[in-house]
Amino acid sequence: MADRPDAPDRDALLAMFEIQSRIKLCDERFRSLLTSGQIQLIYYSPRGQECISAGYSVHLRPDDYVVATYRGLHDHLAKGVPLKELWAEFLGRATGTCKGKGGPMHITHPESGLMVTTGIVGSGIPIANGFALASQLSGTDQVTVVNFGDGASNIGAFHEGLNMAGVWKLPVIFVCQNNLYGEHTPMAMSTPIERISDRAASYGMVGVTVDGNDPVAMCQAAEEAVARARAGEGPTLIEAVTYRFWGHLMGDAMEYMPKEERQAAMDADPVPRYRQWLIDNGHATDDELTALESGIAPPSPHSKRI
Ligand SMILES: Cc1ncc(C[n+]2csc(CCOP(=O)(O)OP(=O)(O)O)c2C)c(N)n1
Ligand SMILES: [Mg+2]
Repeated sequence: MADRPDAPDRDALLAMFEIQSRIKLCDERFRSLLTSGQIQLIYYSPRGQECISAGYSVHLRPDDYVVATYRGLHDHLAKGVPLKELWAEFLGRATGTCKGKGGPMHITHPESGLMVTTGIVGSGIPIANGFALASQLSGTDQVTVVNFGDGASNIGAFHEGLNMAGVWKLPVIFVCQNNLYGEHTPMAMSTPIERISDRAASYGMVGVTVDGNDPVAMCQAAEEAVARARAGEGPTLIEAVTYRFWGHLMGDAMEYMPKEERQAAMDADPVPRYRQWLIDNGHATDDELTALESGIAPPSPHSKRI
């Protein structure tokens, strides 16, 4: 793939790679421990969607806010929730981010700006408006990013939340991670329009659709949205089109996902594809990327320190 003259600087390119690699490795470790029966928890893999969180997070400061969903491991890691505490919370340990009382669907770590993770579809949107309103009233230039799925864009809270954010010009970025399915339902069976970003027009905000498997495109869309929010010019809806490799949750038989469709998505795995692009275009050497990858080591669930 050709180089992109408009790509962000090398630091940002490598930061995105590092984040994507951490998510991929952590997800792989979780899935292997689950399938071998060493741990038991409900797990919604974000594998395939990691470019989205890598792309927006490089524009965020530690004091910016992020709201995530149950399919949130990528968003948690990208916002900098410490790996050990995150891992411990997933496993229900007292050393977890919420002392093990919240579990994987309720990761909260205000110290790193990961404010809320919810299992109720769409419910993060009005909560994000609350964070954004607090920043607006306090006169800070903090921004709030709220992540949700394509299915959530059919929930009342999405429409009420975007309307209010549009009226009050809240510094919030609505990131719809459109992975083409809501639970077992393909998007076309639940949503009568093709582009979820078109919904932004009803609420007086900018709406864009980006390739959510392209970290550079995601990074650029997020840069504009973050600048708009920080300047007090209101919210943005970013629809990032992507694919979830492992169905709705671990154990899903995935019969409703055409085999060829899933295979094609996995063949175009955005993480190794981006790795190759960085090398081909001289942004990093294979050795440099290998060194970055080997610096990422998810802890063992059997470690006494967790
Ligand atoms: C209000 C509400 N309705 C239904 C559910 C059951 N449910 C859990 S996940 C899900 C699908 C949501 O799909 P989407 O928003 O596209 O997110 P994805 O899982 O694809 O990331 C549904 C219907 C729920 N948790 N909350
Ligand atoms: Mg979905």
